[in-house]
Amino acid sequence: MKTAVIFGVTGQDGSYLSELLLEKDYKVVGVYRRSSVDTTERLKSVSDNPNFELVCGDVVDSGSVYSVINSLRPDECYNLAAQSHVGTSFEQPETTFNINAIGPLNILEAIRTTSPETKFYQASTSEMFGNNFSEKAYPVDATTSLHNKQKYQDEETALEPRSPYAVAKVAAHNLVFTYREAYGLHASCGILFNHESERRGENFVTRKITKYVAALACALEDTSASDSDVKSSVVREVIYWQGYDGAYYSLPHLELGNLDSHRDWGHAEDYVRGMWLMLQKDKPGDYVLATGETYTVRDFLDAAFSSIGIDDWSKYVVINPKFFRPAEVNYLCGHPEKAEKELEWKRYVSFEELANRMVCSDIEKTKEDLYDEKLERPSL
Ligand code: GDR
Repeated sequence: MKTAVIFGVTGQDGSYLSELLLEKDYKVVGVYRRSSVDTTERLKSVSDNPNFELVCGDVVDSGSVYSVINSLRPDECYNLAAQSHVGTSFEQPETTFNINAIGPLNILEAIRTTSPETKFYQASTSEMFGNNFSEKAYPVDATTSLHNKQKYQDEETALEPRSPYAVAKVAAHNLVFTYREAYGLHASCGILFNHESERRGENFVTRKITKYVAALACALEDTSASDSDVKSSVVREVIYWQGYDGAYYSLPHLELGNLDSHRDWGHAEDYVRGMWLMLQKDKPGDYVLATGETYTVRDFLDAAFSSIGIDDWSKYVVINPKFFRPAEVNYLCGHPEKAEKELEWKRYVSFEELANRMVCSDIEKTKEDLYDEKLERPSL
């Protein structure tokens, strides 16, 4: 039985990767940071599996990293631990750098000194490209849906990070390359473009939108109202409507920042399969995982609202400058040809399906919360 260690196991990707590896008969050891609140919510589906174990540790604590690697000498080690919010990295640059750059360095050193046969995966990111892109004509029969002359990023595109988050990720990316070259470690980087899911953290834009859309759908259903009954009051900072019982109900607006940035959004479940495939190759390398399609935040709003039958979301959304970043990455569209050819990786979930699945899941969760009476009925 192979052993895999996952740093950052409690996150979205950590939970999907644990499920995948357990299905493949691995022993999975997840490393998590002890906290006063329960952070293992996403691990419900695996926590009772006898081949799954949680151990305490922290990537910024080199002693704990060394101890985990040295005692387990795992076949594979995945580093998914990160301060993963780009906006937050402007407010906490030092913490971000420590977790996202020093963290992987600690793991690489522990592997080099105690377990050099361990195969290592590092979560690199499309944020490393900043506003840079490549442009060349792809043949029309290219495996992805990329159009001719479309701007894209791939493994050859130069890195131009634009946030403390991305700078730290570039440092880690270069460290992996250095340890691969200098010490012959089997260390690979997945350059993953945005990947979302029903388990996405609530402060990322997709989940923030789907959670709002779900709350709206439930509130309208609960009061037998529809989109056409809803009015927007900028003064009271709410949307409101009259319910079947004559009473008025309200919800806050959905506050967002930049709606014009383009992202390449896929489903996390597809992407963790790519991580595993990278470590099954004889040789390590860097691989872009992406859909080859790019959409704006507006497009995601269209998809999420239309899944509850609303075509025009303008009265529900207000722009709040606090959600703009000091420097923005405007356009991301990955070209995953290398992963498709060398790893035979494929993504299955489309953009529309992604938005729809997230909204449906949030509607279910909202209903559970209403049933538990955790949410107050909205009223004006
Ligand atoms: P991103 O994801 O920064 O691309 O990084 P995020 O969902 O935070 O932002 C995507 C785009 O939406 C714009 N935006 C908002 N973003 C947030 N979070 N909240 C808002 O209210 C809002 N309004 C507009 C952002 O400005 C941005 O342009 C994600 C993370 O998972 C990283 O860890 C990962 O490396 C990359 O994806 C690939």
